[in-house]
Amino acid sequence: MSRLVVVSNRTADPRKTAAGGLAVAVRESLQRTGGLWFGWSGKIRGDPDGIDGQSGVHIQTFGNVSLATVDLTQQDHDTYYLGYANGVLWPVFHYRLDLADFDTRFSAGYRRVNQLFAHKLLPLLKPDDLIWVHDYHLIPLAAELRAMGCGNRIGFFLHIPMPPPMIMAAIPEHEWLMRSLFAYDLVGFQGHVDLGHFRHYVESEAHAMPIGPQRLRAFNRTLQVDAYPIGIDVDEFVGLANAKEGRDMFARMREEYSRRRLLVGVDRLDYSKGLPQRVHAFRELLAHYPENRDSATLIQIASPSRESVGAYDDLRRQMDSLCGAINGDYGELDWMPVRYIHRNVARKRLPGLYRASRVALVTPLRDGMNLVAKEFIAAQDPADPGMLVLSRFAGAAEQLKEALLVNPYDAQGTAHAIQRALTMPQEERINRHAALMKRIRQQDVHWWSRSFLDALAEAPQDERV
Ligand code: GDG
Repeated sequence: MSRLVVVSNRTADPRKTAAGGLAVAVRESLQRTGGLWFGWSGKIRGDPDGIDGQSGVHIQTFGNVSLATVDLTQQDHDTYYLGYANGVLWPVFHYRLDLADFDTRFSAGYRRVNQLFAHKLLPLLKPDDLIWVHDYHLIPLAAELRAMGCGNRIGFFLHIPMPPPMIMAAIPEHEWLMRSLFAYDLVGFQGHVDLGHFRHYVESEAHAMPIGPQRLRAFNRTLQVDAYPIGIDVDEFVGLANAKEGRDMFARMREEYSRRRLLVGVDRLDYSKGLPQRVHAFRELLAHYPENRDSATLIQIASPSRESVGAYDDLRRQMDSLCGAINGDYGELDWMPVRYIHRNVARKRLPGLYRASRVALVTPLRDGMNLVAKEFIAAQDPADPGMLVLSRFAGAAEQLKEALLVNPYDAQGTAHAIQRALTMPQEERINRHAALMKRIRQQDVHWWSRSFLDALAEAPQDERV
């Protein structure tokens, strides 16, 4: 069996409980075959290391898994990570052209760090290693490796949405980015909508020809593509909900809110997650369905994220003001409509919170998948489950059809769906939950990594020059 080499912007200690889908999947796949995880250390160093050779690569070994990391200079961090990855690719791929800053220094830094990663990774590779590259930070990595003669099988998975061609084309380097994807042997997307956008792009901009069910030819290369919706470790999450800490949290929340009905939102504080629109919709609920006053309580956890990017600071101020206004307008001495928590909450506490909630609001304006939607389903009591209100613009909406799907831009429509979720008869909730649970079990995180890696191992390879 080939050794697996995973490359992502950040790595994680494989011995620690992983938070989030990527870290869980990567750890599990790496431990199965043994392997190497390569990425940025998270540290900034003063002087640049030479690009060639192994200087500056830190290697730690944990059983059959090694971690190899490199530091970045301040300039590389500011241009590659803050500038291009999070100031160009993240907003544009989430359809927010208005927030993108197309500064040429950013694209140069992005290219430079991808070259640095390729130079530092290449000497660590063995000829039959299977390489799996993750996410938008590293789109050109395979092209850089190929330029240095790397003939290994290399796959890429995009965790965020693929935008439609007309939006993609606003990035000055769009052709270079999309051409770079053809240096991979397999490119995976979260859903069929994303896959469709990629096909449309290469057909309209690069005259791509389909040469098989999931095979495209363009830029003088052929590429295998498909949708692999990422899942969660359902058993682990059910286990957390039933463990002591999960049960204690559930009991505490139930007692604290015994006279109320709880709604929950858990997100990174990011403009793609639709948080201000969610607060507006909740306000509409209180305005149009007054029976919820003095009762419905929204607990919104918004964990701090990318705080040195300007747009995130604006969002923070907007949320502070919206939550303050709704509490000021509707709050009572013994009831506040919104409990807004701008801090990270321990992962062990989430399942109990989800389980104590009657409704989850997962209403991003655009999202690659959204794992919170799946975590909420997994944490429910099947005999008396809560209901998921889900944005039709989350990747998860392709799979989770039995949730109540909403347009998050439509505050009244979303308020109506929340009301429906709050008043849904138990039998209907049980039936919908059973169908959702079946779906997230069928396509869990283990299915996701196995199916991607099996397809990568079998993808036909182009002759390399
Ligand atoms: C990207 C794509 C795609 C959140 N707040 C806290 C906390 N979380 C955990 C959640 C969940 C994870 O973080 C968030 O996952 P999402 O999928 O919702 O979103 P992104 O971070 O934007 O992830 C996304 C994903 O990649 C995987 O491919 O689904 O579309 O954008 O696990 O529970 N965890 C803890 N405290 C918090 O305050 N412990």
